[in-house]
Amino acid sequence: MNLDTRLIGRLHAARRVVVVTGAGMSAESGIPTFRAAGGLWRHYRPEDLATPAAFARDPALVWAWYRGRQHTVAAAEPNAGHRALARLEKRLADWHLVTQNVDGLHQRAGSRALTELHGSLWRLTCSAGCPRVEGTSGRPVPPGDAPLPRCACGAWQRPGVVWFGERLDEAALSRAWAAASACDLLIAVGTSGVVYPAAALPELAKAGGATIVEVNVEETPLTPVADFVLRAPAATALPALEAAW
Ligand code: BV8
Repeated sequence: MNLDTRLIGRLHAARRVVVVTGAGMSAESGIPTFRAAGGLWRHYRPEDLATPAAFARDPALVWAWYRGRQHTVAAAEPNAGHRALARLEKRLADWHLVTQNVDGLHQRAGSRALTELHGSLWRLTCSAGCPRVEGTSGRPVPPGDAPLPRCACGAWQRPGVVWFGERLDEAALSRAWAAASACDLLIAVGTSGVVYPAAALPELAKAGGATIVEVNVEETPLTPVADFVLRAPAATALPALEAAW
């Protein structure tokens, strides 16, 4: 993949880099995105599943959806895009990866300087608000009607993700906000740029004078804001950026 020489110049000049990833980052690992035709929302609307009210109404339905996603993710592998980002983190001093994804593939590829804005598929929290967070050791629950997990307080445990209408973790959001405000290069990969406050990060970086690069197979609301658009899949574009850097 040939890159614009001006973009290559910006890569070499960059000192503070932020990468924001969305579901398209994991598409080539075989994990469906949310809003594409065959996406995760194909049978349901977000408000049917990814909200506290949906969980209160039908915890078994919401758990069935998340357990299905755990099985898909457990069978998936990080792709060449995840691995390129993990190698770039080791080469660049001031690097911050902010992901909207809850699948844990960035960590499995070796990324460490990472903020999970929307939580993790592999964490359990209490639906009644107890502070205890439990890991699931990354192993999906066996298929079938395994009983729903309960917190020690007796309430259902829920997936440790941020649902619509829920606040993001303050510390995570502050870290992402500060990094985007201070960066001189922001690369947005595989996100439709419709879910806030994550979708505001590229605008924030742009306002701070950063160069914005979009990696996406389709046009998004971010495209007009971007200084450079790589209209290619993440697993092609990110290794090309790494090779040119
Ligand atoms: C909150 C749960 C406030 C986890 C998700 C303005 C400001 C603040 C809030 C709002 C606002 N306007 C509206 C809101 C409310 C809402 C929102 O943004 N709604 C949208 C739909 C309009 N935001 C919220 O509710 C947030 N909370 O703001 O709280 C508050 C304040 C006070 C008191 C209480 C509350 C919470 C948002 C988090 C919601 N949770 N998921 C889970 O189940 O996963 S969001 C869901 O969408 C996913 O988590 C995902 O991360 C997110 C974004 O989707 P994308 O990652 O972009 O994926 P998508 O499928 O859309 O796009 C994929 C892209 O990849 C496409 O562009 C495609 O072309 C591209 N692609 C495909 N293949 C490839 C590729 N690109 C590259 N390579 C490929 N191979």
